[in-house]
Amino acid sequence: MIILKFKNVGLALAMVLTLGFLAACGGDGDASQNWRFVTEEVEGQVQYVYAQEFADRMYEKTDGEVQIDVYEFGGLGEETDQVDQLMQGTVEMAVMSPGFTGDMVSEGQLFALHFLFPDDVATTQDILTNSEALNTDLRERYEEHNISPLAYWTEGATQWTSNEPLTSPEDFENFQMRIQMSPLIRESYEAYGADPQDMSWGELYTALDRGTVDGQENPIFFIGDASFHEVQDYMTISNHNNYVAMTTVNTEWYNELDDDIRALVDETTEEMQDWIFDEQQRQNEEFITIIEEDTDNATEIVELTEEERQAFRDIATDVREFYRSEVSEVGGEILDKLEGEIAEHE
Ligand code: 6CS
Repeated sequence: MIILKFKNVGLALAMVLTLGFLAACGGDGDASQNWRFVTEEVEGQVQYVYAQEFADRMYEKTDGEVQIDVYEFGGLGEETDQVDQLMQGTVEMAVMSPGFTGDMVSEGQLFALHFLFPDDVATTQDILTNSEALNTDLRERYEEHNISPLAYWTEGATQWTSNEPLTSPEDFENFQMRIQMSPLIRESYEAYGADPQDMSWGELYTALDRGTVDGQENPIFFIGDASFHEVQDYMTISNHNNYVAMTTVNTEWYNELDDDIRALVDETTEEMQDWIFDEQQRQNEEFITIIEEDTDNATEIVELTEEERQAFRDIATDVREFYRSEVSEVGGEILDKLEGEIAEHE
């Protein structure tokens, strides 16, 4: 141990403070900042490549001062663990699905409502990017839990997989549907007559394979990349919803960032909206072909007619009333505003 003797107490104090500062910066005088960015997907998948691209841009813009370590699903835990980590500030950034915050931020469950957003995915992305209901009102609700959603974006339209055709609500009678942990996702499927079971996607392949659950919903790229189609006979192109992801940060940490760094985070988040739209489109197109051509694991792809979709839409529209009356009054106001914004786009 090195013992230094200082006659000048002021100088000693200055030394201690400087050493403390250097230690906080990595102990080598390098003022770089290391952030952790968790995602719910694995390398190559949409959320992961988003975080990676975000990290590269921040590194470049700050000449290496900001270094972001990207974690794939499972690297630091499962989806709900990651929500806790972000709230506690043990990670600074996360791509998060609102479905995993349903028990906590009840208003965020509005993304569970089927047939709410337009069928056109590009229009949906535009609404997600510009909606005041989401980017101001809903953001405030999340910030009460120390989570700031800086952006909402689509990973593509969601589709169903199953071992029996799913072309009418009656086909969901007693169907064991895997869902994310959100009371409103549960309500949406119970409205069709299904028996929903929540679980992490990490357990889903095995659950489908063993018949613990009968089916699930996800965008096409995820169905193909996670190989769910291998253990399912049908993929129904229902386009009943859009898979929405949120770019989130720990609120306290974000508010305490230097203004110039925070401005770069905001700028990068904004730039990423178009980038990720193209990426999800590319992956969804790529995987529909992969699933079609996988003759070893043949999956029948069934596209619902407009009439068939309407039967689901009629039931799903009533679930909006459940959201307004049972989920939250504030949520109802946010939903009203969002519906107005959607109507303007249409
Ligand atoms: O089904 C799920 O839970 C997963 N689906 C996607 C598209 N991303 C991550 C999420 O956990």
